[in-house]
Amino acid sequence: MGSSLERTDRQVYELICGEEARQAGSIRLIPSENYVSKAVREATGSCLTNKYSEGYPTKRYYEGQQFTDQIEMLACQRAMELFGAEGANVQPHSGSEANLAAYGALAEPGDTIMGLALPHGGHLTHGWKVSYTGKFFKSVQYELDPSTGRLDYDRIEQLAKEHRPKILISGSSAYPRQIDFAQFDRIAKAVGAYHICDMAHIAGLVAGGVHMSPIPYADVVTTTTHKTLRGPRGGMILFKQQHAAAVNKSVFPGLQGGPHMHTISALAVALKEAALPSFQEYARQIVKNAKRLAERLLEYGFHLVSGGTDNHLILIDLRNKGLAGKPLAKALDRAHIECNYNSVPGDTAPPFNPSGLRLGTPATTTRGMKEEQMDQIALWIKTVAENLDNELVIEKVGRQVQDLCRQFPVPEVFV
Ligand code: DSN
Repeated sequence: MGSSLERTDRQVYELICGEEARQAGSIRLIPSENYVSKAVREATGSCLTNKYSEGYPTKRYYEGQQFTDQIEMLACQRAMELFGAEGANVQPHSGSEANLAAYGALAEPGDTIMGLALPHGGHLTHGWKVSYTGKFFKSVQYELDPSTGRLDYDRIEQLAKEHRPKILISGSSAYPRQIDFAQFDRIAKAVGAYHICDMAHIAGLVAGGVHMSPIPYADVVTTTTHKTLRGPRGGMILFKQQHAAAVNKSVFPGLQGGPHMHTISALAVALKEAALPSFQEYARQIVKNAKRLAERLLEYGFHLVSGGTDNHLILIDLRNKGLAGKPLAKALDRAHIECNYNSVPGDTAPPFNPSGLRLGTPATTTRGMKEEQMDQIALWIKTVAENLDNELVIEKVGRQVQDLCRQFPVPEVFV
């Protein structure tokens, strides 16, 4: 008989089926992507998509909030409990909006903000010039130490003392090492700045206890909800109670209208899953897998920014191999290995064909892969990198990748 979607719109149905098969049959190494549980998907696709809930629980601009109020309060409560935060706002539609709302809560347009430069692992919304965060605010960008590929807290402090930012941003999108949030807190306090942490990439590692938590050290912490945290696509802001009114007002009515209640309900489910002991084991395995993949890649002569990893991601600087990121990412995709090309520190290549490749282990770890599979994946990456123009080799790797994917199906239940 088929599903309602199939009967209503066969074209979209087939495209979604194609994507589902593609996801099942490829190794996902994009460090910002994951697979959610069936429970999270069910909540995302629920009747809550039909409901407008502008405002906050008990103070809405629409009636009929008997259940949505409870759902939003539950999501906030679970977020505060999981991360030990004093307050939570689960309404941001994305991480970028969470960041803009957080800056708007603590600074005025034209004030100075200071974040990690995009080619050094920062996010667009950490004040990069093409982002509105780099246009609405006066943006100062710090960089990694070129000799170590790591954050240089002395240099960050020097820059902060020179520019006296209103907001100092910690956090990154492509930094493979632990971030010392206590150092950022110290620097922010020394210059009278607010400290905002964007923990989007590592939220699941923080929840799982394998990365230092920024919560005790930052005024406001933003995150996406779908990366290592393994929830639906969305954003969230955690804050110290003194910033509650400013943050809430900045999200609504400052930046957004109605929250996406279907996403918020799915986030509540994901937060429940992330509080389980099995999630801590998941977070530990993500890091073990990333370290093993990094070790093998180093053995194969790949140059890794900072020389390795201690979180979920790896940034390969391909310049010593005479390769560019884009052709290698495309060849790997033909072999059913998904990753993304990325700028690396000191990159002179254009951002659309940069010199780096970014890999991560959150998704493969969700599928149950362990160190042994990381050895195999590293060998496939090496083989494809050495055979960029040899479609027979790439096809052979692709068949082996699909065999492995069949052995590790995408799970539906995480409890
Ligand atoms: N684009 C996301 C990432 O992949 O890291 C961040 O927005």
